[in-house]
Amino acid sequence: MESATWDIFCRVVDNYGDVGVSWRLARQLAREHGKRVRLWLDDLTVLAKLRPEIDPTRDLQELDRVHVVRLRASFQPAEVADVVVETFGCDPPDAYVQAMAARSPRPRWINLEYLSAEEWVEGSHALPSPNPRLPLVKHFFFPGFTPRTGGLLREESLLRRRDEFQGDAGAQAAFWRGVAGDVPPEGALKLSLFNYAGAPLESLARACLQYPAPVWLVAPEGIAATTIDQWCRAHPDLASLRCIAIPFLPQDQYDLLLWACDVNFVRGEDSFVRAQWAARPFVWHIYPQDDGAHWVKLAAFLARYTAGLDRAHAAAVTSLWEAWNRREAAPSHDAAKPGLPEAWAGFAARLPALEAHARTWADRLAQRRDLAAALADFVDNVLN
Ligand code: TRH
Repeated sequence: MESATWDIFCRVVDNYGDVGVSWRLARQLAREHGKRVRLWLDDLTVLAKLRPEIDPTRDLQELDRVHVVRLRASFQPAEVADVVVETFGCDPPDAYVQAMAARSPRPRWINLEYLSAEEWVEGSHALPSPNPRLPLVKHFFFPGFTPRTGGLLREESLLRRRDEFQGDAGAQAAFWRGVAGDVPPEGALKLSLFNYAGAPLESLARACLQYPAPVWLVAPEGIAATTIDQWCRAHPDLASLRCIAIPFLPQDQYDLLLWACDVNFVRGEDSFVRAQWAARPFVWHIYPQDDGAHWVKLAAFLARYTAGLDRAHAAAVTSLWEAWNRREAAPSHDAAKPGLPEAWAGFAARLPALEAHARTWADRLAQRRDLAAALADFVDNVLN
């Protein structure tokens, strides 16, 4: 029997994550589940940043067994797939939805939602949503951290490759030489930086001057790289601290950076999940929402993540994450909410235990089925 065809639609809102997540899912369904996958993207330049093999001028190309198709505003009707996935509520073109309704058998229709650790996700996961106009039903599929959610994206070989790399000093040295032209000195603390505007980067750099060993601040091209590069140039006599701006890395190389560093500052959704698979302490710069709803999301994840820690270590993680998500200009008037320098000092002083916790957390998440496998099973065995 010919394997099922899947169409995955993704529209770029801003940043890289929507494409980062959609590409990972498409590749995993094709490579690990043998699905025939088309990934429809309205902006190929973002995917070309993550996968330089992609030619953003081409309307149709194949990579890793995924057919990448440009999603034009003037959508040309195409054969409807057995399974249709819209990511983050991006709505497939109307002409395509009409064709879905006319298709027999009707395709299975999935809306892949954003990741959240909030309680309500479990109650919304896998719920059906009948289309008000057409004889179609869409199902919501929520990533998550608990068994009653769709789980997290995790490629089959990911954790094996991580452990091999983290256990191989030679491979790590080769990686550093490749991206930074140098190898960190023995015992140096390596921090990777990937954040949104407004993160208190300069406070962090200043606070790292107090760390009792050399510190490398490593930032792929972007907001952090520009800021630390300027800051270090303005402070040329920094004996123990190096600011290293590196190129934006291909997506699979970015995993190596997370695996090679001791603390990872990440953001959004996909790098947030990759940092957890790296089994290293990390700090999440959550995508800020005008209504402050991101603080609720941050607290929901922190409650799950720090559950296995004692009060002092949980407070150290919470304080640093909150200070990192409070904009630089907002000094903390609340004694219970230390500023960035104090929060960093408290976190850095507890790194050995936080590293062990990061490993335990990753091992626990790895007990669960990965999102691509859960989605394929849901579509093939629940909706079928
Ligand atoms: O780029 P992001 O900020 O994207 C986010 C998410 O989509 C989020 O859901 C959405 O609400 C917000 O935008 C608007 O962060 P994220 O999710 O971590 O995606 C970054 C991607 O870039 C991820 O796939 C990793 C990849 N990456 C590289 O491939 N190379 C690099 O050097 C770096 C720094 C990142």
